[in-house]
Amino acid sequence: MNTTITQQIAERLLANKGNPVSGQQLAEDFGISRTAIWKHMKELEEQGYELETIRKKGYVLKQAPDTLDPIGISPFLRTVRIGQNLSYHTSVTSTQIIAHQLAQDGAPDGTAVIAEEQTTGRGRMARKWESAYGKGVWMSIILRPQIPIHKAPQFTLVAAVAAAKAIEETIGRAPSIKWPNDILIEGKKSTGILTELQSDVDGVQALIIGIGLNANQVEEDFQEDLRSIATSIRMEKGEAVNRAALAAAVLNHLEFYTDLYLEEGFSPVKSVWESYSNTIGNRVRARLAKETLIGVAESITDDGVLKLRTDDGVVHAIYSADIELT
Ligand code: BT5
Repeated sequence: MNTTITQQIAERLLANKGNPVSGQQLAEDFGISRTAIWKHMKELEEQGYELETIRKKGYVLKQAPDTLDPIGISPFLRTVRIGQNLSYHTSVTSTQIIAHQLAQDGAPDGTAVIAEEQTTGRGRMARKWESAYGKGVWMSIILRPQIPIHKAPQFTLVAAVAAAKAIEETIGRAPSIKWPNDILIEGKKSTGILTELQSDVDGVQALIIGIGLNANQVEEDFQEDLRSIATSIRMEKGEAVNRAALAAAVLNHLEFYTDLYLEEGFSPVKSVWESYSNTIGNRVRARLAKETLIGVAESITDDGVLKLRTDDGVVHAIYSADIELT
């Protein structure tokens, strides 16, 4: 990430949160005057940082703003590619739309689009994704793996594993993944994933992986029709979380599992995915575009396709559906 001096100062303050950081030291380290340092501090305050100045000791960070901009995210980001090029917005129609445009314009592998709010967040099959301001992590990541088109759905599972790991670290217990794209905590949806792609005759040009993760909603924040089916990290953890840390955790894990996939193929990712799955081995109802099938979800193929055995013994290969445990 191309960090400005203001961002680097923010990182120093965050690393020393609660303890003073000497203005003199900062001035020396950055090779600028103390007045210039003071101006950077004013800029941080305008961005919502709460600072205290202690005479002879320096600046103390009391509170960092809860935003998903590069200043908020970079202290937590440990990636080489994913999220290093970060396109941050306060309000967008959908991060998917912006990411598609950026991908078309040649944005590099790992570019992430992140927003505080989406006015027309979308799910699969033109469904809506509720994306209230400042409450969640709404982001789309552009990946450019060299894979044939039929392997693209595997990346929904790669992303699901990354999000599940980040959630597990944050709340201290494992969520479950409902094939193909829902991450549930105690049976309620905390996260949805939407994988779209741009392709040509040579294969995949770009995958646009949308991840919507409910972070700091309380029950009343959700529209009424979602209250019985949706949950947030805050509701499950019992306290608000730092969304920037959560977003960075997802990006960190996404890079790890993408690399694992690129180096060793789908199989090791699939094993981790299966360890979180609540679908495999269970009886499910699968709503497809034209029919509904009931049977046992037997396995996931190496292409990420669900094998469902109906009671007549026929095994169906399902590429996309809504699954309900029966
Ligand atoms: C999904 O679709 O679960 C994919 C959601 C992807 C959202 C991300 S956010 C960043 C990026 N930009 C976008 O515009 N989209 C992506 P699907 O499986 O079709 O589930 C949609 C259904 O989930 C809706 O019909 C609702 O029932 C439910 N839903 C909507 N908003 C929700 C929320 N915030 N939390 C939990 N459930 C929700």
